[in-house]
Amino acid sequence: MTLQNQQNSTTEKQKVIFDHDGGVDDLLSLMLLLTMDHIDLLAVTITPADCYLSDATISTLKILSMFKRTDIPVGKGNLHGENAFPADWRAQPKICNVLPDMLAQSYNEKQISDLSAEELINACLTHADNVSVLMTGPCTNLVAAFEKQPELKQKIKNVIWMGGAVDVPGNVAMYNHDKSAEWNAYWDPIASQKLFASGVVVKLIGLDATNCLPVNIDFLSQLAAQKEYPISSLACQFWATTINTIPSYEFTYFMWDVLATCVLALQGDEITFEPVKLNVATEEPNAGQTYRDPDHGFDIDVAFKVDKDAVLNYILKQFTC
Ligand code: AGV
Ligand code: CA
Repeated sequence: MTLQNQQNSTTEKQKVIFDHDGGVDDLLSLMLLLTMDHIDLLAVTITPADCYLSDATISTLKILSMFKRTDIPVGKGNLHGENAFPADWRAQPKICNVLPDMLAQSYNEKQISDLSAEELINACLTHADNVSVLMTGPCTNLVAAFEKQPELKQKIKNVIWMGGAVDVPGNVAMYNHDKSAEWNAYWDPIASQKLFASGVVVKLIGLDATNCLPVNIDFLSQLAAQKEYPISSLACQFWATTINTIPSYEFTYFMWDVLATCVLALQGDEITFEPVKLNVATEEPNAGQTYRDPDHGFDIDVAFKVDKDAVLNYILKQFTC
């Protein structure tokens, strides 16, 4: 049973701050999040990592307008990690803004906050308690927020982060890297280390969990079969832009961020977490590697087991809204 069913009438909504980095699956995650009735989305902040900031901002505003959520502030991040994403990956999501439904969609620039991403995160935390932070890009904005106002960490219930690779290979294929790191953790390895050391509850959706969810034509066919729902049709088109990647592990497109988003709704045995003492390497050749460190590591909840069918069925159901 989903949390959504449990919470419909009885309890307060779960407050969420969503920080993403504008990739195609980040945008799909925003769509999925906006279908969840049990979520109170306080703000969306953007990390200029696997995207260009202007494209990601427009996509975010358009999706929010599509869901009639022009009340949610959007914070633009201006901090950059030390290991830039490849330029062609950063440009890839631009295509989303010219799909017909997105091109025809108006948006409200007034939603853009005067505050930077990390300032907006702290402004939200100042006025709320028990907040979940969903993060589907590098953790630079959040860590900058912690450094500015450490006392606000206590307002956070947990941080659900798509990042890291614990017992499986990473997806960084660079000349000065040994392939042990996942990209979000690698972009700003020092911030990744600081997040783990911060003392907040981190629920990690790393490649160990996401490897079972490559973008799959069977799933897209099921989504296409319900394309009379505009959001299913649009999601199907977004995912279609990801299937022309090189068919090797480092390049294959997975449903990374979408799985992390599902953690907010599927809180039974669909996605199971285990506590692990984890640390983050900060220098080459393994910068960004999230490795087991029983002696000096930090307590992190890592997802290993995923009920793939339950996750896919949940997404199909949500996209019939
Ligand atoms: O490592 C996964 C993260 C996710 O947050 N991102 C993409 C997702 O939004 C980086 C990434 C890894 N492989 C990629 C990525 C690929 N083949 N194309 C684009 N981005
Ligand atoms: Ca992402």
